[in-house]
Amino acid sequence: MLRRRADAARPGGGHACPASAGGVREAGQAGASMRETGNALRRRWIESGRVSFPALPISLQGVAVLYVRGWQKVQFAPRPPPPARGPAVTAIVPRGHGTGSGTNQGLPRRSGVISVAILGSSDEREGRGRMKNRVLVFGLSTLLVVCGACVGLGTFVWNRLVVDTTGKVDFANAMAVPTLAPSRLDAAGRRVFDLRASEGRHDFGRGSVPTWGFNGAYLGPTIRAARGEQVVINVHNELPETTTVHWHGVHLPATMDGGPHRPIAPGETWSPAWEMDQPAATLWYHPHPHGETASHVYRGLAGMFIVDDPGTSVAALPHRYGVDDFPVIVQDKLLTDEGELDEGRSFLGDVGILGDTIAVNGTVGPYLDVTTERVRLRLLNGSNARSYEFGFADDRGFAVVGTDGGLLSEPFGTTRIALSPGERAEIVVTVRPGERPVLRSTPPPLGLDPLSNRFSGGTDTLDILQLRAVDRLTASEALPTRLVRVPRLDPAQAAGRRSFRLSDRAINGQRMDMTRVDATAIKDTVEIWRLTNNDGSPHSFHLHDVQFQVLTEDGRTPPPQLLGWKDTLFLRPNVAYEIIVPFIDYTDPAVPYMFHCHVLYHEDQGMMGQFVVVEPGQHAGTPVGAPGHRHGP
Ligand SMILES: [Cu+2]
Repeated sequence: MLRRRADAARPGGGHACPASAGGVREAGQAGASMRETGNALRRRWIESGRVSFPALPISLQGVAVLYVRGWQKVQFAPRPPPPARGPAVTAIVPRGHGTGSGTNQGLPRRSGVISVAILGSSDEREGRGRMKNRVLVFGLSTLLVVCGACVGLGTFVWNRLVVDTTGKVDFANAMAVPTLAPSRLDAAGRRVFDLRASEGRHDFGRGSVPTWGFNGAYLGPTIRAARGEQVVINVHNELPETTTVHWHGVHLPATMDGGPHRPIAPGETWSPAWEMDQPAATLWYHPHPHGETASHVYRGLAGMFIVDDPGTSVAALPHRYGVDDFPVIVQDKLLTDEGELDEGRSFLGDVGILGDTIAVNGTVGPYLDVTTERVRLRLLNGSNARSYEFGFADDRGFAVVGTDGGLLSEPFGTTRIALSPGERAEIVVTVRPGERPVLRSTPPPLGLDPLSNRFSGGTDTLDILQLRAVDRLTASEALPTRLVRVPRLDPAQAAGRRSFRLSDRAINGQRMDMTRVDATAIKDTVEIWRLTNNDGSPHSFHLHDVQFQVLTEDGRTPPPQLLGWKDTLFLRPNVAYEIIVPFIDYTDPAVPYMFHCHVLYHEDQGMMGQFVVVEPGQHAGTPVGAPGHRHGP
């Protein structure tokens, strides 16, 4: 790698030194006669005054130059002139042929050229030439060791970035099933729930550690309400920090949405109320405080929200909660050596927290006893950043019956279903007596370049949950061939089009500003939104308040899992997605809804915008951005 370059500007220079062909190693291997020639060449090289390392990366050139310059200082430090045994040679350090000055002696650093000076008699010069040779050999050896260490470390880190827990999870713990949140009817006939956010302690496998939860130490109860019901949810904050609670996927007034405009201070109770008015669906709830969502969700604040609707629930599907119908909230956790939640971002990663420990409903190493022929799993990716591609270790098929906003028009059979952060899918799995299939996530199809893919969990394989079928299974109804009617929205009816580019922690080049309204939609209209991921990082686009439909993915009809109602959509890089969005009701010019990336680190960094829904002829107001400001009840 080392290559020497003669200084064409000096007498005797102008061509490459012959020693360069074999480098220092060759000189060291020469015979006695060759050694004399080699010494002469080295002396000539030294007298040429320069050595360069153009083949090395610039950083290593810097190391090499520093190393040799250090040696120079030792060897050529000013000293008293030697006894007059031979012709004195004055030390000369060339100046002025580079860009630097002062202590750099005019050395052009990028070329790795150094200057040397010659002192002493001919014997001394030869002695110093040998010394220099040894030092160079030593220096090069050191560099090689350093380079080797760097390559080794890089390889180690590269390989460590792959998480593969295949066959390594013991599945020794019964999967927790979140309780159904108790409710009561108030005097007005409204269904009232109570949520209390507080600190607690939870065990992720290495002893109990501090966590947050709703009505418990970690996660929260499942809220279940029916279409047409008036609901009230009292959210009491017993945490030491201000938080919010957002109802992800719920269609409701902006003042009840629980975004960053509705903080709940410690000790405060917030009581949003609305009428449930949407199809049966698997939704969820989680905090949404300005710039703090990632940590609050990661500590444990999340829960499932199931909507029932006589018109769109299908009785033939497994539907007995905790019997043949289970929430499966999947989260990855990064644990410290002490087993505590590590809130640090992943090494060199761009997506925030990526963990290697999987918790399902908070249970690490979970198994689920299955007592019926068919079981319905309501999969929720409640992770901060990780995407999954769920399937079974034995590649068995299963039916996807629902996605974010409700059931599909018909089940579709598959062996894999990918979910990005915030997305849900309801699947129905058929088991045989006594078998133990394992739900596993294989590398998700993120569509990223190899480097980003590896740093974003795109090469990871994770064992999630073991199903344990009992020996005598209760018969289940046959899977229906038709589920619900999902009317397709007509793009010809669109009142307008918008385009949103997600890139560099911003949307359309702008980061979240709580006082800026980015889009104003008119009530009773539909719009077509074009969404693109322009920076090659994984982004999961979430829209508050409304459920949308995906019109096209890369110009084509989307796959079956994107043909139902959606509120969260993974955006592969440089692929255009067109969605059609209905703005039906709940106008409020002053209080915005959010749209944002559901990779929570990205969201907190500002990859978020705001929209309002207004009456025809109405204009957006200016939202108040101060976190202390209160909107609504
Ligand atoms: Cu993102």
